[in-house]
Amino acid sequence: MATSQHSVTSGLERPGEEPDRERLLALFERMLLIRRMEERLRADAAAGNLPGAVHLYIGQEAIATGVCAQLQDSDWITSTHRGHGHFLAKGGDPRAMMAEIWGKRTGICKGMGGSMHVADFSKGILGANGIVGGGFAIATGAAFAAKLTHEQRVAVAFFGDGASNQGVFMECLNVSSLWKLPLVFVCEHNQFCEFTPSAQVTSGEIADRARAFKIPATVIDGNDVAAVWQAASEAVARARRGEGPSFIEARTYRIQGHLEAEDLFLAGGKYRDKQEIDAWRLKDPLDRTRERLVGLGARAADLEALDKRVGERVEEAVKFAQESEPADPELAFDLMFCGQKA
Ligand SMILES: Cc1ncc(C[n+]2csc(CCOP(=O)(O)OP(=O)(O)O)c2C)c(N)n1
Repeated sequence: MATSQHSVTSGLERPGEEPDRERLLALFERMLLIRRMEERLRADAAAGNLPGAVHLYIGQEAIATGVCAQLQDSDWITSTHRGHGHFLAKGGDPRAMMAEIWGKRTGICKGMGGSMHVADFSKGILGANGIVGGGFAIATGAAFAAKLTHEQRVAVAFFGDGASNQGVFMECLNVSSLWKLPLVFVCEHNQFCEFTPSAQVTSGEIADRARAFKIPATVIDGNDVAAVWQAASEAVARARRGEGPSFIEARTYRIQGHLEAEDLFLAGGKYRDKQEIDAWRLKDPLDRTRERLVGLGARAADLEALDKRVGERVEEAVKFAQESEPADPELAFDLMFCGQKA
């Protein structure tokens, strides 16, 4: 079984400042949006309403939210097959994302990509990616472009602990450190690689792989949005100062299955205990942020009202998706090449 123990060590030189109440409230709202979107997708996947597979981000919301809150629209991110949270955290439009996942022509990629390919270049979202580890080199290339053009732009590569075993990870650690690229590696260590506990396929500490390339690395509690926001603050600032890449390993837990309907794949087998999932539910990043906000003087009723407003936004996105026209098969061979417009 996967271990839920983790050590928290420092590596970046200065932790960023703590988020104040106003900032924490904004982080909470973004996490709520991701959670409520994912819950609605879970229900629609179960009802058979979605044309493709979905990999949900429930339990990991603090990571995308805390990191992207340190970025501008002109900064870039690359994402994974579990990419809805990254898209929303970086400012992607919930309606266009929902329509994309429903396979509608109003989707952010005209319904041609689906869940694993949500992208919006205008927001610096270079794309979710069905290829595990597929984002490393894209983010490294973006950071290289920023360096060549002397622009103060930063690229962030989000990836899982499973992806850290891909060879391209080492190539990108090497070249980004050598060339001092404005890049932040964010490893979301959620304890699993599909149906295998990561301890069975990953040796040593992932953060040590970055340290071997002289990249400052830190291991943080990925369910603590303030900790993520602080670590990202320093990593992004370091990149903007031209001092090169940083590495953040955010420890978390994948609450949902690897993908919705994973039971069909497992055919009765199982790879983790319910008690383990329940133990991690007690560390829910949203509950923790809500408690913290109340401790800072926020009224529970106001937070509930916020949740309700977010829920309405989600329902509005679903309605938009449902009422949109299906994707146009005639476009299948369009949009394949850079600059080609439908
Ligand atoms: C190159 C490649 N190999 C294998 C797969 C099959 N696959 C899809 S998701 C996944 C697990 C990825 O684990 P991790 O990177 O930890 O991300 P998580 O699912 O935990 O978010 C695998 C092996 C793939 N999509 N691409």
